Amino acid sequence: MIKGFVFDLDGVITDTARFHYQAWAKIAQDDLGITINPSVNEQLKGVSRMDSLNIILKFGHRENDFTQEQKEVFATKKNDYYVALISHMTPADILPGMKEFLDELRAENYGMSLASASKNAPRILAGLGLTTYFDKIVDPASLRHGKPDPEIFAKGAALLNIKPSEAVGLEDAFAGIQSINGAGEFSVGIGDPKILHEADLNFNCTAEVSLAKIKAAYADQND
Ligand code: G16
Ligand code: MG
Repeated sequence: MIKGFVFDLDGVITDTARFHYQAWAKIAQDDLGITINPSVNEQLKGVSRMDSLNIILKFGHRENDFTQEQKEVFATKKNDYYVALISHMTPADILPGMKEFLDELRAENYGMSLASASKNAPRILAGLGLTTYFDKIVDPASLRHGKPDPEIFAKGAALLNIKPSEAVGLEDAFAGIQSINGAGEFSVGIGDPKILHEADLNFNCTAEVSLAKIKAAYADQND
């Protein structure tokens, strides 16, 4: 039986990727002399701050040009700029259908936790007015491995005191679906089914996410 839901944040509840991109594009241009493009941005989704910087440096063939100390300065500068951008977020920035979906889950008393790689997740949930919906938030600083490793989604279920087999994970990134599947949870993909083909169930966009369809697909797989 489904007892709880573990959510990715960026791309599932709200679209922060555009702000990450804006902030990285500025730091890359101003401080690193690298011009990034949307295809680089795709590689940054769900990836930690320092790993994102390393991807950008590699893209610009500058991976050996800076000390760890200098890289920390760039990462902090990016974050300061990013935090300024997300400080304007409001409930209007919740992706279509997700507020209604969260309300439905709350009405049926499901546990809900957040499995985001972002250290800014609590701040973003506050801006969206969704803090009270989430019983637990996985602290990304506590993780040894990022997605696609199962650790983050496994913790998301453990924090709710439920078994992985009782948890549903929601993700928009292929690496996230791999993390959910690796944790032994039921995976729901949101986005292109060709990219998210390993998901147990897929919706093309957040507006299509349906609790009834998730329950039916979960029951099919578990009877
Ligand atoms: C998000 C974004 C990533 C970002 C990461 C860390 O992951 O998709 O692009 O690099 O968080 O964010 P921060 O610098 O705020 O700690 P997710 O897991 O919510 O998709
Ligand atoms: Mg995501």
